[in-house]
Amino acid sequence: MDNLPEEVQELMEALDEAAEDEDEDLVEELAQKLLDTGVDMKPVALEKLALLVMDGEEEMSVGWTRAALKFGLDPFEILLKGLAEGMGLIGKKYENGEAFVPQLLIASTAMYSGMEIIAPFMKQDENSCTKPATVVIGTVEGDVHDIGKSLVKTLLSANGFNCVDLGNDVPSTQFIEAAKENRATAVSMSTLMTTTMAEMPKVVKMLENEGLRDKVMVMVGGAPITTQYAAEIGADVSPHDAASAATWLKGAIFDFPSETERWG
Ligand code: B12
Repeated sequence: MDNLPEEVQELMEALDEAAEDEDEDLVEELAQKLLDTGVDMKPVALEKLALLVMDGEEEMSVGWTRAALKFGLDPFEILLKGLAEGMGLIGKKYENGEAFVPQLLIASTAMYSGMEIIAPFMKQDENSCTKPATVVIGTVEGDVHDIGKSLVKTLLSANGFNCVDLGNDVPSTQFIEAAKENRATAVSMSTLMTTTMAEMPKVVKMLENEGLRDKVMVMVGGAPITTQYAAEIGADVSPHDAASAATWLKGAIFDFPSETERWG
């Protein structure tokens, strides 16, 4: 970003200030001026957003998310290559001992604030799933990390799935109850901690014990979850990210019996 023309750098600084002041009109005006410079602002905005989330700059993340939309960036790109990248950056700092839990929390707030701005612009994918299907989704008991889960939910919703979001720290019994109540097609579980991974096989076992395992597909994911682990615990799959989770489910649903065949 340092090698951008001086005029662009000045406008970007002005946009930072307008965003901090939560002056939406000025943000819009400055974003337009940046567009008028002829510089391709799309990669700049993505890099900027990642850094702002990393630094937990909530108001600026909101302002730059608005600007990124003005620059013509796709909302999903803003989410996955901008905001979520910032969580990866702060994660690395945490792992290197350069950031601590409070910084992680403010980065998460900045990420979610940006997400709120793009939510209304998230259009359903043209190749959406046409079969009606409900996915029960949550982060397992003992684990409060919910950003990855929210990304999976966003991508599944954009691909035509109805998501029942149970939130984080979800007891295994709640996954089962929600699957029954909603005649679910799939259960999607996340965890980011090795200490809570063992909650996932509990849910799979409960589904088996209640005779529900054939009625729902089970997706598991989160940083410590591997394909091998998914197979070992009897889950159907562990796509490596939110976008592949949606792609996988759209494909798998074609060979899956209909809701009435499964639930009567
Ligand atoms: C942000 C964060 C927090 C925030 C969470 C805020 C929130 N609202 O989620 C807060 C501050 C609350 C937090 C707390 C803690 N954290 Co924390 N946290 C992180 C951090 C930095 C980033 C996580 C994140 O949001 N990543 C971004 C998202 C987008 O990635 P993701 O969740 O992995 O999701 C992607 C994929 O995994 C996948 N995916 C996710 N779910 C699913 C589901 C399915 C079905 C599929 C297909 C795919 C999928 O899709 C996403 C990409 O598209 C990670 C480090 C890291 N590098 O991941 C540590 C980390 C997860 N935390 C860790 C720890 C230890 C803790 C604490 C115990 C710290 C403490 N001492 O209090 C507590 C735990 C509290 C609890 N009981 O849960 C450890 C876990 C270590 C381990 N292996 O067990 C990590 C790895 C840091 C570290 N290296 O030590 N944390």
